[in-house]
Amino acid sequence: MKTKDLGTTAPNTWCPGCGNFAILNAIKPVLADLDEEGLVAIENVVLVSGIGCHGKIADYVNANSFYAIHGRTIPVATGIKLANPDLNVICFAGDGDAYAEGLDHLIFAAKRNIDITTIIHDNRVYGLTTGQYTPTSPSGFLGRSTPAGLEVPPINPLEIVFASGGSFVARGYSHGIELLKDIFREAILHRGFSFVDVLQVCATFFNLYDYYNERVYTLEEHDPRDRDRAEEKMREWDYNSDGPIPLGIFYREDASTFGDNFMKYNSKITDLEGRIRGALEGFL
Ligand SMILES: Cc1ncc(C[n+]2csc(CCOP(=O)(O)OP(=O)(O)O)c2C)c(N)n1
Ligand SMILES: [Mg+2]
Repeated sequence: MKTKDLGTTAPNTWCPGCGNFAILNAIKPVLADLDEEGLVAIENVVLVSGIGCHGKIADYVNANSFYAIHGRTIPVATGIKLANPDLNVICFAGDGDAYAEGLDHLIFAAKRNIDITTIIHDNRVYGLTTGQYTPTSPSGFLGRSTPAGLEVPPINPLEIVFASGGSFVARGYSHGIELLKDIFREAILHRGFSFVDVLQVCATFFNLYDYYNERVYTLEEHDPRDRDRAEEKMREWDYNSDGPIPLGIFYREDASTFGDNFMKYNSKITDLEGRIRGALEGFL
C-alpha cells in the first residue's frame, strides 16, 4: 500500500491554505506505512468523521469510513470498535463537533479508555457554518455570532481529556506535518483512548498562522509517563494567553481498555449466572 493508493477522485472543496490539508497529508502516509509494515492492515481501518469542513476528510481517503452526525463521531466509533475489536477506528472531529455538541462523549470515551484514536481539527471556529465561535475560541473572538467580541474564555481540551482519564494526550499543528505524522502514528498504535488536538488553521475565518508560528515549540526531553510534568506542560498555554505553545505527546499511559474490562465483566456475569443456576437446581 502506497500513499497514492489512499487518494480518491472526490473533488476537494477545502479553501486554499486550509490546515485540513496538512492533516490529510499526514494521515495518508502514516496509514500506508502501518499497512506496509504489517502493523495495521488498511482493510481493518475505519475512519469516522463528523459534520463540518473537517468531516470531508472521509471523502478524501480511500479507506473504510463512516460519516457520523454533528457531535456524534465518538459514540459511532465506540460502537464500531466494540462490535468488532479487530478494527482500528480513527475519529476525525471538529472543535465544534467534539468540544461543544459532543463534549460528553469525549469525556466518557476518555474515562472508559475506549481503544480508538480521536483527532480534533481544532480551528477554533465553526468553519462550515462560516465563522461562529466554539469552546476553544479565545476571548474577544470576532465572529458571525459575536460581532462585539466573545466575552467567555476558552476551555483547554487537553486538560479535560487528561482529567477524564485519557491515556494518550497530544497536540499537533497544521504547519508541522512531520510532527503530525509522528503523533498520528503513535496515537494509532497506542492501545487505549488516544486524543490529538491539532491546531488546524482556518485560513478563511480565523487565520492564526502568524500567531502560532511565533509561539509553538516541540516538547523535548519530556517523559510522557510523568503525570505531574504532563499536566504542567498542558497548562503552559490555556488557549487564551500569549503562549508559548508546546506541541507533541504530553501524556501516555498503558491502562486496561473498556474492551478488556468488558470481557472481564462478561466472564464474571457468566460465572455468576452459572452459580445461580446451580443453586436453583439444588432447590428444584
Ligand atoms: C445536530 C447538528 N447541529 C448543528 C448542525 C449545524 N452545523 C453543521 S457544521 C457545524 C459546525 C462545524 O464546526 P466544527 O465542528 O468546528 O467543524 P469545522 O467546520 O470547523 O471543521 C454546525 C453547527 C448540524 N449539522 N447538526
Ligand atoms: Mg471548527
